[in-house]
Amino acid sequence: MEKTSEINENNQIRIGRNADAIAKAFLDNLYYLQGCTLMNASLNDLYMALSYTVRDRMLASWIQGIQDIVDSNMLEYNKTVAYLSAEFLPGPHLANNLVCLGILEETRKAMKHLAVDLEELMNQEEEPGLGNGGLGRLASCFMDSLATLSINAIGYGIRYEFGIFDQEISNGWQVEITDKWLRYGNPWEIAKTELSQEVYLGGYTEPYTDNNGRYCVKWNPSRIIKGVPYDTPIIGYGNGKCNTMRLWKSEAVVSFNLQDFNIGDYYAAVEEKISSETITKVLYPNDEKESGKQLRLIQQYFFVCCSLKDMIRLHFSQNEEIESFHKHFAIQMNDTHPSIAVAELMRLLVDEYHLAWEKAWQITTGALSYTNHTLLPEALEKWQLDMFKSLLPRHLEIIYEINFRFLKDVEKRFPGQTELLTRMSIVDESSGKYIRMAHLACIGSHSINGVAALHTDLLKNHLLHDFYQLWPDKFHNVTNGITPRRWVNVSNQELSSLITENIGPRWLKEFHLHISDLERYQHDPVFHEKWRKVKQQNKALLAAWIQNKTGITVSTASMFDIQVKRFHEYKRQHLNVLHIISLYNQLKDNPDAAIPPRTFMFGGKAAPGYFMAKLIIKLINAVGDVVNNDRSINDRLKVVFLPNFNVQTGHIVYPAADLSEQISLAGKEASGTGNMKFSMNGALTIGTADGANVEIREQVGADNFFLFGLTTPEVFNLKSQGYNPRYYYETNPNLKRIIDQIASGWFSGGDTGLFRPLVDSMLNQDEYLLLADFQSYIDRQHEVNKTFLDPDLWTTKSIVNVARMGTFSSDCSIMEYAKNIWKIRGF
Ligand code: F58
Repeated sequence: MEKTSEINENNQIRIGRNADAIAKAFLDNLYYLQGCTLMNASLNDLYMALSYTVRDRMLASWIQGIQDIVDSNMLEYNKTVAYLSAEFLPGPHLANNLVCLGILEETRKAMKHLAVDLEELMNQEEEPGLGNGGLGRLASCFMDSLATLSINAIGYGIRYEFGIFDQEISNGWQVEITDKWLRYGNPWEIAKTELSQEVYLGGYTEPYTDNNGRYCVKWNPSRIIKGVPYDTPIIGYGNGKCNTMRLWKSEAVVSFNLQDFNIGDYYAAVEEKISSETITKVLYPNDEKESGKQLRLIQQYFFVCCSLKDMIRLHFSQNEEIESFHKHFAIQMNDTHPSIAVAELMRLLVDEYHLAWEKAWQITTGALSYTNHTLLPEALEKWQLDMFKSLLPRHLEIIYEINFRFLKDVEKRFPGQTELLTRMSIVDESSGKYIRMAHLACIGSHSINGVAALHTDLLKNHLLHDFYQLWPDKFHNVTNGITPRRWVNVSNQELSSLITENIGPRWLKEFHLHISDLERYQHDPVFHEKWRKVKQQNKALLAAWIQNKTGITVSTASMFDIQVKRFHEYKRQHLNVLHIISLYNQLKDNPDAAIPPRTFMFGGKAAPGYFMAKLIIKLINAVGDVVNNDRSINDRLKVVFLPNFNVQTGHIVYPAADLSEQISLAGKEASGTGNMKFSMNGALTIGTADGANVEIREQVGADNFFLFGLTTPEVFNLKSQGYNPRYYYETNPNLKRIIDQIASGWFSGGDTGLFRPLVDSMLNQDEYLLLADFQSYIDRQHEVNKTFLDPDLWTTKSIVNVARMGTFSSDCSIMEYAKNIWKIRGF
């Protein structure tokens, strides 16, 4: 028998990295895996064959990556990170893997030699849309950085059969289409059927006394489901480290329930199979009320249970002691979605491994940590107690015990404060009974972190203030980051080459240490010329994409002003619309106004059940219809809705932006990460003092950031005084005119009813203070215009923005987690 290394050396066709070996392997895979030749291959066949070729070149590192985890269990204090996340948005794998493996150029050559268009193959990939937005994408940026920093890690999640819906725009409205991302096969994943786990649901619990006379509890479930792991390699940049994203798919324990089958109830048996498979069928868009969604709780428990059992299996593969579990696994809970892990790990340790409660609690809290991603109180997850009990009866008992002990501690620290106990309890009894998952997460973790400095402060002082008072040392801030590999190198190859030409390639691996070298070119006219040329090329690519998708022609000489993110009222896409109408009116009134041409672009999905968000999309398209077709303004303004915004379209959008819109109401956006993607690609930002905008501005300098709007304390103040939006409407004629136009049907063919709900909401509640921030926004936009008319000044600011983005690399965020939260050796 040959040893593995010998197989590798001899078997060049599987691992060779030159163009010749890649071309041969590609043809081989095309023939033996896709069953065709170059002559009759479809585009998908070519994409699959190339992806297998690339995956082959990752396998040695990938297998080693799993071995590293097993080996590390033997070393004291060397930890594996388990990133528990109900969502991942990895984006297309092919291009990123080619870049990280360092075989992009050789692959290009190989494909050229075979007359295959590599770009076309890359575009063929259907991205796994296994997330809603920022939270899922953050998980994937973190996976990239974990591998690049050579940290052992597994990203655990759910293999949804249908990810986030595809968005089409029809008559200005969003239409949702099912995302069938797996329909043509997924070459990146490998099912590890033999590592399947069983998950119990429902039923009842039963106390019993074991042989040692100890009180124990047995859970008799009413349903058992199987979780099958599907592994995807996540490769580091240029370091040969390969981690795993392990996503669980639900299946029936046996494919047909034989008992039912034997007594002739064939359909009941099939039914069982179908209902088990339903669990991981579809990703929930973030709309309906959390409390009612039974299937979502099942999804959460399902993936958490499988993942914890998998970690324990890995732990035992080299270590016999369950007692040392927390020394080998650092488990990060990405929001509260996996927070049932607190109760599940306790259940496993107490019921299955028979540890004493106190020991089990020490291990659980030692292993777990929790990241919060929202400041909106209504977005905090809670589950109806009766529903919870019927699905997870044993977990409810465990939660009661956790809560009992916790409240006893609180009472000891703050005696006689009954209101405090009510506020902090895991069980919310204010109206109906609910389990508060954020409280469970806080209590069961050794660390609680926010995702930007302002966000963490607001957690400490408002949302989680009671917990902060109790445990000030548990709180950390780790400001989010993004990976410069995908968000600059893969998606903006022209800029990437220009940067490397001037400061060398080290910025890709250690962005935070080297990108600032760019600053010395901020006034260099030759460099300016090249910088602008790159931006123009990127704008031309986006313009072509827009023409193709929407039929709208946009000028690359205009300012590309872009807002892409999920649609939500707090993100205030409609404030942006008010500004568009303001400029439109100005141009109509005075065609000679010194306003540079602008193309306003919006992209993002609205939750299918979120009426207001969908109406804002309609408003954007309605305003676009009027503005784009008004000859009198001579194409000086254009409004474009970019359909189906996702990671793939992000690759085209961020590099082409001149201006980034980050205009949420201060105190509402936890961090934002799109703000970083834009800035890292040379866009200037107009934004509020919200989320990570605050830190971005600190870094790039106040002169290089267009700040507007109320600060968080001002927002609190204004609201506490009794905010009256009508005051702004009545006293600002420009604003009044705009709102009246919308109300009177200017943009809806005379229909005064269509946008009424939006107008009413702005005039009567205006929860997100659009009217209060309007004038400040308009004034700053005026300054944006003036600056844009001075290309040298604009270019300098653009260069400085990129050069000062060092700390927003997700490598920095991961280094902080590693050092302060996971306590990984060497950080
Ligand atoms: C986002 N949250 C925050 N949630 O809004 C954003 O400020 C932050 O930058 C980002 O997390 C990363 O920290 C977010 O994307 C979701 O999509 C939830 C998914 C599950 C349903 C509820 C929304």
